[in-house]
Amino acid sequence: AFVENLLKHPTFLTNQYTTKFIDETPELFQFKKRRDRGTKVLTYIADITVNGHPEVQGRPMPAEDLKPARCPERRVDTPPAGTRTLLSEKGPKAVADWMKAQKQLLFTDTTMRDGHQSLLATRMRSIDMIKVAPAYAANLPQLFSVECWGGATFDVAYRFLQECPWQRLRDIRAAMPNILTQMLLRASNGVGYTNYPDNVVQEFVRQAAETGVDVFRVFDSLNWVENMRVAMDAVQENGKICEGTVCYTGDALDPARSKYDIAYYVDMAKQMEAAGAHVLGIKDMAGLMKVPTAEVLFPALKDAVDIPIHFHTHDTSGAAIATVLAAARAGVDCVDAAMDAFSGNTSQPTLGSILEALRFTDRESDLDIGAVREISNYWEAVRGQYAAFESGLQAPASEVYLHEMPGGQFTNLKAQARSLGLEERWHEVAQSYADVNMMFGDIVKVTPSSKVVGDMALMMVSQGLTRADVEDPKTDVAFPDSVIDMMRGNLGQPPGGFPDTIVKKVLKSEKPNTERPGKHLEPVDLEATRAALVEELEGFKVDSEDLNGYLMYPKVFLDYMGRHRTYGPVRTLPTRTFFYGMEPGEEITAEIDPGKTLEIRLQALGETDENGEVKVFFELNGQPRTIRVPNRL
Ligand code: BTN
Ligand code: 3PY
Ligand code: ZN
Repeated sequence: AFVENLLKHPTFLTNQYTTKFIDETPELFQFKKRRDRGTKVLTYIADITVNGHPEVQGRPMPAEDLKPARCPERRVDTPPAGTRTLLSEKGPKAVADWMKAQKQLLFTDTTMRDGHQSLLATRMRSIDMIKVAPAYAANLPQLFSVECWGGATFDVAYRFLQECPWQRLRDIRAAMPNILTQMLLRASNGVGYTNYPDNVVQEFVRQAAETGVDVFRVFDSLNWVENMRVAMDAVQENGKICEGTVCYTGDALDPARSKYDIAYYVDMAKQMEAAGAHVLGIKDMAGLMKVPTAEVLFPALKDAVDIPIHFHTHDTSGAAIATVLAAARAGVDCVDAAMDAFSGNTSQPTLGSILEALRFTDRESDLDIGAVREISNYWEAVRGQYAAFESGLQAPASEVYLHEMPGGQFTNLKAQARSLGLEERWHEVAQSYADVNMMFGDIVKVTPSSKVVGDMALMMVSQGLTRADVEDPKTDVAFPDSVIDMMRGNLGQPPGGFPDTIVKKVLKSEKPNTERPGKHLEPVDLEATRAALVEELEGFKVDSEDLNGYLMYPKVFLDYMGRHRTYGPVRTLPTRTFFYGMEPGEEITAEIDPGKTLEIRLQALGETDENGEVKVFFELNGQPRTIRVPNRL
């Protein structure tokens, strides 16, 4: 069915080749190639200049006086040995042992993944990351890792940024060879929202490891260990670092919610160790962990397992730094933080401030605070370019302890509420989100389970339904598809299962599946899928990265390929140009291949002609070029 769908897809039918083939097989297109890609990129610029980019329409603009983002000087020419060097030379266990032997607190910088996922709706473009990666390699080789892949970034790269996520990973890896790269993997849900067949998950992990991921933070959206094993085993088989991760929810000290008490987390931690995790991840995706809990939980975890512990939280409440410092005092080995300019609010706590707080203590870090500030200054200028994607969140909010929304979901759900005309009723949405959680049996809320709770909450607020209305056997409720899917057991089982009341109400007489979803999914015939793609592409090569992109997101991938055919390597454009086009007289450059640069000058815009088209006059590497685009405004 997979292949059939693919072959019927209209984008696919018009698509004659894979772009990588074109990009990597220049001899086939000796004369035309350069002109072709240049023309494509000019077409994109012309279109955006004339019609605007739909994603930024009506949104705040970058400041007029925004300084260009300048990459800091590298303090050494050759990147010093770092954690990646250790992994390459001695393997994952040696890295874990090294972590445990450190007195200093270790850090993961999340700016390139969770930072912008939580603050800018995941819209940061690869070029802004790749430019600064060499400065990380040279100036911050003491970092434990750089989180730069996975979570929502995969989908958003293809869908909204017109970029190949694999290429991003490859380029960051090449520019930063000495520091571990880290990704967030939703276990059997891959980097998607649904449970994939086991062999698709295995193949995805294999490819991610090959292209450049070193540390895999693997979690399940219901904390169901059964559903994590396929992904965890695959990471270990590929010789990479498996961070088996437990999601933190509620309040482990709350006697009224004893389901997720200290003993629960201790048991989960032991299961992670037994499943072969090299590192234990504690993922507080909503930023709910308070200081008194950290003071009890982390010592208990340190006692329970021998592997190092890596703590992730969000600063939505404004109290995350306190919790991180409590975790550090309790002996946590590594914590996540974002560069100052990408920290705070729904993002991670502030790296520079944590470093300062640890100074002159026994957990003082070897990271150079000056180097951190310089890199943060770079990120500050980068962030300014994405003004259109800022959430407008003005202050920390203790309301997070009510709704428990993950940092990465918060701004998204708010935007969804806005589009449904519910922005004014945001606090009702927050309350409803909390009610839905309890109605579902108090579950872990993180992608994809958090999306299910959010869908249900929005539905209830927009239809004026309370929890009692929904649970009333006499009311007829049209549940969102995602809710039906979860109650069928397609995301797995939460501790204790879903409550009978809600399962019966949603599924009526249908019996849910309580076994591991992957157990019932047929393996995908990877080579047949690839062969069908190759055939459809007239014998051209479909590499395994493309195949994996397609397996995760068939439609998103094919749409991306269709646009790529028209617009070419637009990932190489400056971010300002990508979202806002160019001004007459402006000049930019785009490096479409290493050392191969397009110099682009926009000369003038013509009038709209009788066909509704506009001529846009460029100079491309000194040669005049005219591009015609429809005026759609
Ligand atoms: C871009 O325009 O963002 C990237 C140019 C090359 C990307 C193509 S698209 C499919 C294929 N898979 C890759 O890893 N790269 C190419
Ligand atoms: C994701 O899965 O994208 C997350 O960030 C979960 O916290
Ligand atoms: Zn997070």
